[in-house]
Amino acid sequence: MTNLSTPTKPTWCPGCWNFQILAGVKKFLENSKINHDDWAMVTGIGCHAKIFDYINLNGINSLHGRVLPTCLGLKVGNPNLNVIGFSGDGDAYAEGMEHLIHAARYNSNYKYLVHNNQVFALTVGQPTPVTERGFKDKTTPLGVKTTPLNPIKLMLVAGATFVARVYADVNQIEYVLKEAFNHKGFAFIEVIQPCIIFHNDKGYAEKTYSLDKVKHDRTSFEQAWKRAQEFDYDVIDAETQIPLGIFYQTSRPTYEELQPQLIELIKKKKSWKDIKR
Ligand SMILES: Cc1ncc(C[n+]2csc(CCOP(=O)(O)OP(=O)(O)O)c2C)c(N)n1
Ligand code: SF4
Ligand SMILES: [Mg+2]
Repeated sequence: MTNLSTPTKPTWCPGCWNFQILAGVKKFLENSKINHDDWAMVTGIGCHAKIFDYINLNGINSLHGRVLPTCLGLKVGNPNLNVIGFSGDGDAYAEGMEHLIHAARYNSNYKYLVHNNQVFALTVGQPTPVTERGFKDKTTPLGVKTTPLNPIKLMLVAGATFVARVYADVNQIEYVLKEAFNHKGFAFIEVIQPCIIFHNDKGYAEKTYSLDKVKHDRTSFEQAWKRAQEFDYDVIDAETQIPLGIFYQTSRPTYEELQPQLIELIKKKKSWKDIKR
């Protein structure tokens, strides 16, 4: 196994919760039995995307909002690669929104982790589609008026076969990645990640509870839908409860399995470049 660390010094703000995500991903990769050469990572653009520089894996630091088609391209080129994509909430739910819906629909066998800090952090804290009403910044001095998007509900209706939300905590990240890589198909994982500079939602942590503790049945779409409605990403108050864990998991043929040529590559453990054309 290769050393996953890189010589690059992180430039995240001291105390940024992205450090927890980085530690969780590295812990998962270090404990995985798969050779690190068989992994590839893809990132968008933003604070989240700096993770690309801090993990010694092959991959593509792609364009803002284009993580998902890049992941799909890697899987089509080499279906045997273990691919993981990282986006910010702006990346996933604004610039990349159209890809997200089709990624859920296609069900290609890669995993997708969204660092949701409810702002465009790298460009100094503008609101995204998941920012709560009333949030003010220089671009929106009178406060956000529109209701936020609920990405968990969106993924459920778009047909995602694995839908999860965790907090930016090293053990939660490791746990959910293990579950996601045991799942065959697209895995949507949202991480609630406070941005200590522009959206310090540390208070959310006290509002969370684990779906495992309430005997949630992840195979039930009805139960998942009900739990997804409990937190709507708007202003939190004394009543707010934020469920964490795996909302929904189901089985459907993957994009790769629907393409006979790709099935052959998977069986022979080969990639497109090995095919004579
Ligand atoms: C197509 C395009 N639009 C806008 C930008 C400018 N831009 C760079 S990073 C960024 C914000 C990223 O926000 P998010 O995806 O939430 O990631 P975070 O920084 O919060 O981790 C923006 C708008 C860009 N690079 N490309
Ligand atoms: S601006 Fe926010 S998300 Fe970006 S590094 Fe600083 S704390 Fe982290
Ligand atoms: Mg963000």
